[in-house]
Amino acid sequence: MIIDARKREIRFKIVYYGPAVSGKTTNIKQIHARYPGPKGDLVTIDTEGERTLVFDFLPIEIEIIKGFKTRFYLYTVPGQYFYKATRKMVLKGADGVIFVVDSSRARLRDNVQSFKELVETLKAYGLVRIPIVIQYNKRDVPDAMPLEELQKRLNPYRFPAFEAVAVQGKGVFKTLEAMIKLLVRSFIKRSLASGKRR
Ligand SMILES: Nc1nc2c(ncn2[C@@H]2O[C@H](COP(=O)(O)OP(=O)(O)OP(=O)(O)O)[C@@H](O)[C@H]2O)c(=O)[nH]1
Ligand SMILES: [Mg+2]
Repeated sequence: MIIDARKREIRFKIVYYGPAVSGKTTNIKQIHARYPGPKGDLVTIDTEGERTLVFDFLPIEIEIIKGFKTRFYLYTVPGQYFYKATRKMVLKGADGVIFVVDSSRARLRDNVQSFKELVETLKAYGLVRIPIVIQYNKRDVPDAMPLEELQKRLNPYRFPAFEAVAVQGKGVFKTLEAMIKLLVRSFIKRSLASGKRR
């Protein structure tokens, strides 16, 4: 989180993380297309296979805290296994992570592997306490795992979790709103705590 006193702006960085083709870019594209308020340009770098190579970001102004504008920057990482270094770089300075799961049973191992990698990187950055929200995407695929089983396998700590069909825009805003609430709540808590110390 960055507080820019000159611009009277608070900036949060939210990273959409998860295995390849789970729907991270789709989430951001849906938000960009449907969000009615002020928003920045979507910056995407696609390779031939239509996969994100580097990252996309999207600044959205949402609400005001104490006379400051609050801006949320949304990033996605490339999920393909060999882009690990890029994923690590994009996670730097993240305020919150939305982990996008592919509900397909065939992708269970990739989901588990990706979540493990996420936890390792957050630990390496000392970001163990940042909010994490899980999105079970692709609920429409024929081999989608039951929710309870996904929760057991991928969410033992019971982070807030939401179902989604991102291509249809379902669950996309619900997931983002949950993250924003967590970020704003923890920001206010921290501000109050530091106010008391003074
Ligand atoms: N059936 C189904 N397809 C989806 C859903 N969400 C996304 N897709 C499709 O899955 C494919 C991959 O989506 P992306 O959003 O590009 O996936 P990604 O997670 O950004 O992938 P990487 O950038 O490679 O890590 C696209 O063809 C999407 O249209 C969904 O809820 N259901
Ligand atoms: Mg992508």
